[in-house]
Amino acid sequence: MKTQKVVTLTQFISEQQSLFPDSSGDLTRIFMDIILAAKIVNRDVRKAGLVDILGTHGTTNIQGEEVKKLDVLANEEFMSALSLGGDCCAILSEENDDVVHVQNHINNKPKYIVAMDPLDGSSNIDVNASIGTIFSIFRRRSMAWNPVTMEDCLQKGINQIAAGYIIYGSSTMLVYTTGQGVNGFTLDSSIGEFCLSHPDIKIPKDGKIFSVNEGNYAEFPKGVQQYVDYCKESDTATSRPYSARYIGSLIADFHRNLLKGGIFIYPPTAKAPSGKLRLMYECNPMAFIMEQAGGKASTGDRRILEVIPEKLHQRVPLFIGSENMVKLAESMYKSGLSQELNG
Ligand code: FDP
Repeated sequence: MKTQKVVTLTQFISEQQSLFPDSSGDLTRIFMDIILAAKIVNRDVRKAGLVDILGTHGTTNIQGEEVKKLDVLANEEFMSALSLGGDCCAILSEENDDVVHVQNHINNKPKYIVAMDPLDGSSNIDVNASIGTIFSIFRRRSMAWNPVTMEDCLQKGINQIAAGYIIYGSSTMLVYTTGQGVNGFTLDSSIGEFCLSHPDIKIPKDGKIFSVNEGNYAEFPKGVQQYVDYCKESDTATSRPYSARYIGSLIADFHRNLLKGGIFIYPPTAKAPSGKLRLMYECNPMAFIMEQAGGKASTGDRRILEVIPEKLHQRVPLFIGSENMVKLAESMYKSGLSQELNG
């Protein structure tokens, strides 16, 4: 019987590190901490209906959103793995108002900062739909022995060293990039390892899926309304109408579109003029992955990765997915804006 060659995420990362003989191994160890926390959160998600971790925590986060128990738990797991690992100097989490400085006893010159959304798509927790974790890693600018500054934390997305997400779906997957393409690993729970299942992921240039919360249609800018109408029109040459797919969990919607081709839009709305999604730990990491997979990510008028962050929990509109779909949505959005300006 032929045995199938299994490449684990740990082996894959170690191999990548060996390509850079001068590397300190800090980034690899941060990945190991993330993998450990992901396995723990995965275990908790899988028994969510059995133990008392469903429902709300009774507090709200800095964005005024209701915090779910699993949000708190996932945040604690990632914070604890990264802090105990000792290879990053600061963590920016959706669940913490401010940057958490890591007191370091292990690595006395940690140079990496981690931004993360420990549990994205929380409104799906109680209904058994896919949720996930998003992370972004970048290098501090100031010298390692000085306290981490706000400039260290508020860097453009193009400065990311690595980004990834874990999707807790029908199976659990970790997808990441370090700027050398995108690879996906599925958790084989029988051996407790993430195994390479989706090497070198590339998104099709065109897709047939559009993902947007159409409930907000009346509040969308004109150009976004026009693009949504376009997606729903019949046209055999372009295989329209496209399919509408929106779970309301960024990672799940993103992951499907990444594998099949499509566009995800969270536009500005009348109620939320900057959109809903956060730049540092949602849009930037997803944009890095999307570009590495051959797709495109935009605020509607500029590349996500070039937005200069002003605040830790800043929101930006997001148009992300297959290159040609994002280009068209962007151009309709822009011409809609100029139509609105000119009355
Ligand atoms: P959630 O509020 O459930 O955490 O970032 C938050 C997010 O989910 C994304 O995962 C998701 O794409 C979006 O909000 C859904 O927002 P709407 O409910 O407004 O569509």
